[in-house]
Amino acid sequence: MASLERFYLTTAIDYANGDPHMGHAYEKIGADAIARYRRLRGDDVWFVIGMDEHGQKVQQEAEDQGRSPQDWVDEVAGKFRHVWERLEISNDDFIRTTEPRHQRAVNALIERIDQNGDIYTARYEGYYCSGCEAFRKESELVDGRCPLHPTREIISMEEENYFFRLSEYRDRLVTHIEENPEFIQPVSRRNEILGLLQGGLEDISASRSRVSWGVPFPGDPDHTVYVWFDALPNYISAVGYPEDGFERRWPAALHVIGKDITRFHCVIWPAMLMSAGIELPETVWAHGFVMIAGGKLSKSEAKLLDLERLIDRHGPDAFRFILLREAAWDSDRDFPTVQAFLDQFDARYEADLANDLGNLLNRTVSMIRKYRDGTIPVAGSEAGTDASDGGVSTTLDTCSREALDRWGEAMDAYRLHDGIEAAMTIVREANGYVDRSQPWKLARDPAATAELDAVLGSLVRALVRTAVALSPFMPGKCEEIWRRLGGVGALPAPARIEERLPGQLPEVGTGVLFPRLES
Ligand code: ME8
Repeated sequence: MASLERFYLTTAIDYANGDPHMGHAYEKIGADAIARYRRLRGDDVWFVIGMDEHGQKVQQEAEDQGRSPQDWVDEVAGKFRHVWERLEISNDDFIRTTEPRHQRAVNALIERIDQNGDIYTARYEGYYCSGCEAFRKESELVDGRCPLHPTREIISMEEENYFFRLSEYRDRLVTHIEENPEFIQPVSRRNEILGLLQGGLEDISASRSRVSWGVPFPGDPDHTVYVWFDALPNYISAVGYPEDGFERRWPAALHVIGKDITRFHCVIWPAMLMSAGIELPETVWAHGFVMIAGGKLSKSEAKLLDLERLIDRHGPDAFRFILLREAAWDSDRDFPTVQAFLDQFDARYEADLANDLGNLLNRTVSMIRKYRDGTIPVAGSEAGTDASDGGVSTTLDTCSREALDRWGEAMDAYRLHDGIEAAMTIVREANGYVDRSQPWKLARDPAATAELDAVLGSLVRALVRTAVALSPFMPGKCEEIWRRLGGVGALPAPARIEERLPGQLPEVGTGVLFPRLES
């Protein structure tokens, strides 16, 4: 794991050829949850996202729209930024590959790779998928089409290009991956890349001579830099490469990307860095896809699942939570139809948020107002023994502390889905605990004052732990829970919860945290 002090985190930069969709949002939300978790732990986090604005696909889309490429990418970048703001993505920077700072870095990097003797000219003859922006071998095509972009025409091309000696790096890459098990995660992706490397590596074009929308190739303005050779260096250009001091952030602790672009991030990018003598990132995490009927989200599905409308449905926090709750961070999540997605989206909201979490907060706050006039009992955290389970688990406090530990372990290992599940365990246990301990009965029994104090105190502690644990996923709502419990200032770091517990509910209560769906 990365050191406590520095945590530089990136996501893929999105192609500026259309509107942001749920797949883009899934990735940014997941990475944002990691960034927020790390900040909560006290790390010095630097979180960068951005746009991939050059290349054949973007140029073609701008042409189809009758727009100049720059004008078009400016508009698209504006739409992405708007949606990331709505979703409270807490990025520290937003890099665009059309920015001068980026183009300087690309030039410097290619010049270094060239000085190292790894660039030469040759003729490329083969296929190209503009969807992937990737050179393809005949053997990779299915029925003459790219398996990832079956609706796009595959391009048969012949170009005089600058090549990068990728093949030279095969052995060093294998050694690095084998010696650093954390380099490619999850392990299924690591195995895929090792398998690919077993088959050997071919050199790859680093320039295009027939695509004008790109960074001019250093020393030869008749070529532009191949879009992946332009895009990948965003991770260093965003932190100031080639200026001295870029190592203040670099190497990245984590590149978050989707599983379709592992070859670029786990083979080509590290080989480019090796050639230029730059340190490799610590971890590349390749998440799975949110899919409809086995596909990656077609344009029409993305339209039906319009991001703005989905965010409006239950608000940005619920959207973030539901997406990461439903789609485990290490695998694909396939919904049979758009309607099935929407039904599950609503069902998850209703069950986890409106019912379980909303209800727990509501009943806890109402009981403390009713039975204790708003003062939160500080009563013994080990009281309130739960006898109904035969004494196996002792108290809600023990249980919620253990769940918080499991949450921390999961979050450290980027297992976001396990982190959410650990937090929701606290919620379920706490609701069960209310049902079993029946505080409304204790309130009628003068001999049960201490017991009622213990129950109410441990419920508040459980709720604070839940709010801390869910805050990377639902920053706004968790702040709100904290406030409604009388918390002062920002939510506490996990290690500081006990010393920052609130003592008094605010004077006035406010409405429902997660309003139920209208029928
Ligand atoms: O690949 N579910 O851009 P992009 C989950 N510009 N993730 C998805 C997804 C889905 N349905 N659809 C896309 C690119 N993604 C390049 C990256 S990085 C130097 C250059 C993910 O706009 C996808 O896997 O096609 C990728 O990580 C990101 O969204 C951007 O995809």
